[in-house]
Amino acid sequence: MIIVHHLENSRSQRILWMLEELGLPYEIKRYERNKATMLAPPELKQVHPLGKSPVIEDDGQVVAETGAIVEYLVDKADGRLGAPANRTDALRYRFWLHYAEGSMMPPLLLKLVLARIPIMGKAATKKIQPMIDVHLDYVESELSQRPWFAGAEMTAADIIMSFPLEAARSRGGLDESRPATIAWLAKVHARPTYQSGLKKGGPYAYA
Ligand SMILES: N[C@@H](CCC(=O)N[C@@H](CS)C(=O)NCC(=O)O)C(=O)O
Repeated sequence: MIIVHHLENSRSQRILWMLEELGLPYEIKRYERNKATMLAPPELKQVHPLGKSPVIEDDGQVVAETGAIVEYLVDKADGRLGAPANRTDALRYRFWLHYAEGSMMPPLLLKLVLARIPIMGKAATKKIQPMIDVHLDYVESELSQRPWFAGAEMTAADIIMSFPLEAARSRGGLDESRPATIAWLAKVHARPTYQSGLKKGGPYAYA
């Protein structure tokens, strides 16, 4: 049985969505953030030295890092939600899988951290917004051309992209001026599997 170490209001929500999509049995161990620092509790360090979420355990293996977990689950499900057969779609699939955490999350996180710094913080976030806008414009132009990130079918690329786009919607300037992205988010949130993951995961501020 897969155990998901799930931190409230966090990136690990998408792992629950993925497991619901795949119909794989799993168990959730929930963790609350420290109310003052918003950091994960120290117990998570007993699961993996980085103490971050998501982390999963399966068959005696501990797997951290969303992209690695997603690939692990695609393998376990015999390729379901994985790279499409078409080469162009497969390249796109790989691109988004790396892009979500590698390129899009860093400026969003920077904005969040800067916004919390008193006095100077708010002004500094203004310098970050144009960097986020480059990503939002790119995502919008891609989603205007096809229904899902890799192509005609939903894949794990959509699952990993859900968190940066939810975060952008809540604090990164994503609004109705980018209609293809907003429509994509609505389509994701309407999926029964997304909703069942949400119910099982507990508090999540971004859906
Ligand atoms: N790139 C990593 C990031 C992991 C990460 O930073 N997770 C956050 C949750 S959104 C976390 O655990 N934060 C609490 C902390 O740093 O103490 C991944 O995608 O797994």
